[in-house]
Amino acid sequence: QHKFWSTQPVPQSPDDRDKDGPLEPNREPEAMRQTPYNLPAGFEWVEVDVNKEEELEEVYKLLLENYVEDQEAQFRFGYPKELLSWALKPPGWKMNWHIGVRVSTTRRLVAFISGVPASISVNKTALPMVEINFLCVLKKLRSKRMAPVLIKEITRRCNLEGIFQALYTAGVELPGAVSKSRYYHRSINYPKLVDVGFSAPPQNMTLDERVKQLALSPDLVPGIRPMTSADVPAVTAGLSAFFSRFNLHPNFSEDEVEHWFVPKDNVVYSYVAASGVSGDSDEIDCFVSFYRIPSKVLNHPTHKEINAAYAFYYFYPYQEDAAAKNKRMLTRLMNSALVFAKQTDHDVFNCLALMDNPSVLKELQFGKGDGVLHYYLYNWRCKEMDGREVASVLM
Ligand code: NHW
Ligand code: EN5
Repeated sequence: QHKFWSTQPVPQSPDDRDKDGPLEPNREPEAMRQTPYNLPAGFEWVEVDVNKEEELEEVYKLLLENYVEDQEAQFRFGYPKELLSWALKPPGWKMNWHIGVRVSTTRRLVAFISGVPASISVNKTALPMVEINFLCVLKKLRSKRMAPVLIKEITRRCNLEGIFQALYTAGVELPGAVSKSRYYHRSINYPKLVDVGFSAPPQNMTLDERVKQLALSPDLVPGIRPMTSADVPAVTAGLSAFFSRFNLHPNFSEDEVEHWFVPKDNVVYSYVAASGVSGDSDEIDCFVSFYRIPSKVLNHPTHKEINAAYAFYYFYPYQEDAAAKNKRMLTRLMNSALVFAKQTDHDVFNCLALMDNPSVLKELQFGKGDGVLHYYLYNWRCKEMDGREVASVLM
C-alpha cells in the first residue's frame, strides 16, 4: 500500500535486516541521472539561498503555515529564522541540498526539502550521511505525489556528491523504521500550558496546588555555567566518549561542536561543569544542551505561541554497573537544564525517550506526550534498536 516507499532502499521486511550494510550498492556518477526529476507543469526547482534574508523569510513562512502539527491540529511548529539558518548551515552544508519548488508564474515558494551532511555511526560503522529535514508541501498542493518527487530529487543530488545513506525522523509511520521514541514533556509555565490545551488541567487538586508541585528543584550541578568556544575541545572529547555506548550516534568534529553547541540566544543553549569525580577538578565532565522551537497556537483567542525547549545532547560521568549513581548524576544535570530553560523563558521542556533519558523522566515530572518520533535510515540495513541505544537528535 506504499506506492512510493515500496520502491525505495529501506527495509521492507525483517529479512532485509539480517546483516548490517547497504540495501543497494553505490553507483558511479556517470551511471546516475544527470538532470532533475520532472515536476508537474507550472512548477520549477530552485536552490534556496538562506543567506539571503528574503529567501530565508520565504522558507520560514512556508513552514509556519504548512509544517508539522500535532494530531488534533492545536499547535504547529514555528521554526524561527535564526534557528532555520543554524539548522541548515552546519560545517560542510551545500546550497544544492536546500531545495525549493516555485510556481513558475508567481515565483511563490510552495515546497521545500533540505539535507545537511553528517557523519553517523550505526553499530560502530561510521558513514558519511545526509540528514533530511523540513520536507514541506503547501497545504493546497497535498496528496498530489509531490513529496516523492522532492525525495527522489534530493536523493539524486546526494548520490551525485557520493552520499548513499541518509538519516531522517518523522512523526508518521513509514516502512523501515530503525527505532521509535516517545515524546515526553515537562511543564514549566503550567497555567499557560493548561490555557492553550497543551497540558491537561490538574486532577483532584487546584491549579495552584499543581503549580506548587511543579516548582523546580534548585539542585544544580555545582559550578555549571554556559559553554563558551574555549570549551569546544573538551565537549568534543566528552561527547565522543559518551556516544561510544550507543548504536546510532553522530560523530562531531570540533567545528561541528562549535556550530551546534556554542550558545546562541533564542536558538541553542549549552552548559558545562566539572564535577570533580575524576579527581581533576578542572576537567569538563558534565554537559547539557537544548534548543528552542516556538509552536504556533492554532485557534486561540489570546495566546499566539508556546515556547518549547527541546533536549539536545549531553554527557556526564557514566559508570558501568552504577545505575543508581548514574541516575542521580543525570537527574541533576537535566534538572539544571530545566532551571536554565525556565530562566530563558521557555514554557515547556520536551525530550524523547532516548539515550539515558528514560531513567530520569519520572523523577523530574515529565509526562508522556501523544507523539512518537520514528527514526529512519535510507539505504542501510540493520536490526531495529531500542530508544535507549539511540543518541541522535535532529531538529
Ligand atoms: S518529518 C516532517 C515532514 N513534514 C511534514 O509533516 C509537514 C506537513 N506535511 C506536509 O508538508 C521531517 C506533507 O504532508 C508532506 C507529504 C510533504 C510530508 N517523510 O506528496 P504526497 C522530515 O522532513 C509519503 C517521508 O501525495 P503529501 C523528514 C507517503 O507515505 N515520506 O503526500 C523527511 C506517501 O508515500 P507512499 C512521507 O501529504 C524525510 C507519499 O509521501 C512523509 O502531499 C523524507 C505521498 O506523497 C514524510 N514525513 O506530502 C525522506 N509523509 O509510499 C528522505 C508522507 O506511502 C529519504 N510521506 O505512497 C532520504 C533521502 C536522501 C537519501 C540520500 C542518500
Ligand atoms: C523532524 N525532525 O505530535 C521532526 N507533538 O508529544 C518532525 N503533544 O506536543 C516530526 N494533541 O502530548 C515531529 N501534551 C513529530 C511530532 C509532531 C508534534 C507532536 C506532541 C509530542 C505534543 C502535546 C500536546 C498535545 C495536544 C493535543 C502533549 C501533553 C503533555 C502533558 C504534560 C504534563 C504531563 C502529561 C503530559
